[in-house]
Amino acid sequence: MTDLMRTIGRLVRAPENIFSEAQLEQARKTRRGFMSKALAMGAGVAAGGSAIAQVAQGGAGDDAILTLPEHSKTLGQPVAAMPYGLPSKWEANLQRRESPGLTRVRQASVSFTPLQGLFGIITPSGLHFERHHQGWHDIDPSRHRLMINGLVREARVFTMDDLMRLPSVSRIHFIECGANTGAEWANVALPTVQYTHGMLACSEYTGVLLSTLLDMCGIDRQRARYILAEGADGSSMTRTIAIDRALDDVVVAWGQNGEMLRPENGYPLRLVVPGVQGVSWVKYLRRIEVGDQPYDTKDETIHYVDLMPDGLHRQYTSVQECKSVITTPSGGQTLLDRGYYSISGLAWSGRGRIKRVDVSTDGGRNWRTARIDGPVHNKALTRFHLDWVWDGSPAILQSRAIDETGYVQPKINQLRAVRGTRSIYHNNAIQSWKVSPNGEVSNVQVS
Ligand SMILES: Nc1nc2c(c(=O)[nH]1)N[C@H]1C(S)=C(S)[C@@H](COP(=O)(O)O)O[C@H]1N2
Ligand SMILES: [Mo]
Repeated sequence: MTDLMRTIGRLVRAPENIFSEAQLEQARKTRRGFMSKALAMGAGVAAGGSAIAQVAQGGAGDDAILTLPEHSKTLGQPVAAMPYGLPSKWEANLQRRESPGLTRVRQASVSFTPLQGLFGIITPSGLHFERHHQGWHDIDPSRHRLMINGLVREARVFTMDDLMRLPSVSRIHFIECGANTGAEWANVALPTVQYTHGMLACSEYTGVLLSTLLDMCGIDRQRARYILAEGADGSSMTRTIAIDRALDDVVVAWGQNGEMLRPENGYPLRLVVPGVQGVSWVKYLRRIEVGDQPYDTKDETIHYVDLMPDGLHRQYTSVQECKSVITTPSGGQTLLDRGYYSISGLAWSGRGRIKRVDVSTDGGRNWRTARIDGPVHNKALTRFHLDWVWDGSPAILQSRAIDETGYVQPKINQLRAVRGTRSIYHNNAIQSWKVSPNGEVSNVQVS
C-alpha cells in the first residue's frame, strides 16, 4: 500500500494521465449533479418566499407534464423479469471506479465508492469500495471453515452451518481503509469525492460476536492479550487485534445489508472490527489465533504504519479518528445556477457517535451547525445537511465533525504539525471544495 499511494502522488499531478476525459465527464454527470440542476432551475423562476419555497414553485419550463408518455399507454414488464433486481438503466453512471495505473496489477488495487451519488448512510452492496491485496474469490461456503486456536481450552473448526446456528447480532458500522484521503498529505488534488474519500462504506452487518466464539472455545482469560485474524485468500492477510477490542464489539459476519456478503467483500465470512481501519476487517476469514503478544505481521510492520516527523514509524494506529466530508456539492460537480442548495455530507468516528457537524461556506471563517439526519449509530456514517443559497460568488465549502468524546476534526495543517508530511495513512483532516463563479466545484487545500 505504501508504494500504491506514492504512485497516486506521482501520477495525479498530471490528472489527464490518470483520469480519462470520459471518466471526468461521467463524474460530472452523477445523479447529484443532475439534482443540482433540477433544483437550481426552479430557483430562478419564482420571486419572493424562502429559497426552498422558490424551488418548490419553480417549473421545469417544458411541456413534459402535458404529453402522455408511452409508458402511460402500454403494458409494463412482468414480475420477476429480473429475478435479482438491478438499478435503473438511467443510473448507469453511478459506478465503483478504479484509478487506472494505480497498481501494477488490478488484483492488488482499489475501486472507490461513488459517495457523490449516494443518499442516507447505507452503501448499496454493489457500490461498496473494494480493496484486494491479491484479488477476490467466490468461495464455496460448504467448503469454508473457521478455525479458532491458540490460548483456548479447546481448538475448534466451525462450518458455516455451525456458525449460522449461533445467536447473531445485526449492526450498522462504517468501514474506512486507513489509506483513504491519503493523497491529500502530498496536496494532490484528486478531482472527485469518489477518489478522495471513496474507500469508505457503511453497511448493516449480521454475524456472531467474536466473544461468543471465544467463550465457546474456552479462551484463557488470564493469558490472552491479542488475537490474530487470518484470511483464506493468497494475500496472507493477517492482523493483530487487542483482546479487549476482540471481546467487545467485533463480529464474525456473514451478512451485509440483509443478504450474504458479496464475494468482493469477503463471502462467506469476514471480520467486522467497528471503528478500526479496513485492513483489520479480514475477508474470507479462516482462522483466529489467541495469543499473548502482538504478531507483527507484514501488514503491521511494513504497511499501515505512519512515518512520524522524528523518523520513527507509528505502529498499530487502528482507530479511524473523527472525520467528515461534504459529498454534494463536491469536486467535479457544477452548480448550474444561483439559488438554493442543500449542502450534504457524511460524518463518522471510530470512537463512537457523531455529536455535531459544522459547515462553513467561506473557507472556515464562519461556521453553522448542520442538521443531522438521524439515526446516529455508534461507529457508523452519519448524514448531515445545511441549507445554502449560492449568490454566485466564489465559495469554499468545508465540514467539521465532532464526536461524542469531544474530539474535533482537525485542519490539515494541525494534523501536519503533529504528524509531519510523510504520512500516507490516517488522514482525517477537514476537506475543502472550492466553488468558482462559473459554478464548477474543485478540490483545494486550505491552510
Ligand atoms: N483476506 C483479505 N482481507 C482483507 C483484504 C485483503 O486483501 N484480503 N484487504 C483489507 C483492506 S486493506 C481493506 S481496506 C478492506 C476492504 O474491504 P472491502 O474490499 O470489502 O471494501 O478489507 C481488508 N481485508
Ligand atoms: Mo485498506
